[in-house]
Amino acid sequence: MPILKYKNFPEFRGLHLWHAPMSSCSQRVRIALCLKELSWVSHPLKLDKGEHAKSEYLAINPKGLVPSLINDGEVITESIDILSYIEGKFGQLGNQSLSESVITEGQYLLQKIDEAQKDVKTCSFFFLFRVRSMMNDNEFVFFQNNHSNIELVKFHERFRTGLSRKEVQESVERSLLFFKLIEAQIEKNNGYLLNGSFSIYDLALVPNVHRFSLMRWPFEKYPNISSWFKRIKSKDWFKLAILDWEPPELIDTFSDFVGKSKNDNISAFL
Ligand SMILES: N[C@@H](CCC(=O)N[C@@H](CS)C(=O)NCC(=O)O)C(=O)O
Repeated sequence: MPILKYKNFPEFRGLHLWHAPMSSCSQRVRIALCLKELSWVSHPLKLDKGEHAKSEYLAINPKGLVPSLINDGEVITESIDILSYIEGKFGQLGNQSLSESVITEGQYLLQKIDEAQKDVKTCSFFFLFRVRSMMNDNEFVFFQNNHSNIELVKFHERFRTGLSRKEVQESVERSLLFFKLIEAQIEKNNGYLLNGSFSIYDLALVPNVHRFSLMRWPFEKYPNISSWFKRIKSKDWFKLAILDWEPPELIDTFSDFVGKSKNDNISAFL
């Protein structure tokens, strides 16, 4: 559902992004905006305060998820679709023109990256976000009563009572298959997902690898992903679109937590 045809917000001229600093899907779009050197108006939402259940935001994105982009009144949702939209409007997000068959392969990878979001979420909440502040009881009641996305509300209900080890285990196992696929793909394609150079497909993958490295996924066992990520981390846009938005004290808290919880760290599930 890339462009919400039935919605228009003429009051928002130019580019406006509703996003959250730590959200992996928001990171994806910030990278694209940064790569194209576009100026945009930032509308940050505090997900840990349930701000995405406010009616003003649900009017923009009925699924109540971030990110949402508005360009000259036109609403675009779904991070992967936003990347394609930005590429269509503002030019290629990468170094190369790709042949039809490579694009077909790329679409398959984008679908895998999109599907992996569910597991990025479960693992992030279990292995990292458990230690950060959550919605307080009043905020949570507001969220339950107002958010239109029942699946998301149910996820937060499970999170508050503790995600089951079974749910986490299943997410870790799917993530394992996902990273095996990505490792093989980068190996086959000389250092990038397709054709040996950076493209929209690599861009879409960056937040997944970054997030799982915060969880200390054993990327040392994935030499191709590791060297790909080393190159990615050296780019200015990685700092501008990802690191500069991450509160350093929160990253320290995550790091302490991941280091301490032996039974609950990701390697215990592998
Ligand atoms: N498929 C959507 C997924 C969007 C999504 O799940 N966003 C997350 C942040 S990465 C969110 O809004 N979460 C709200 C919450 O956890 O309460 C996309 O790629 O944009």
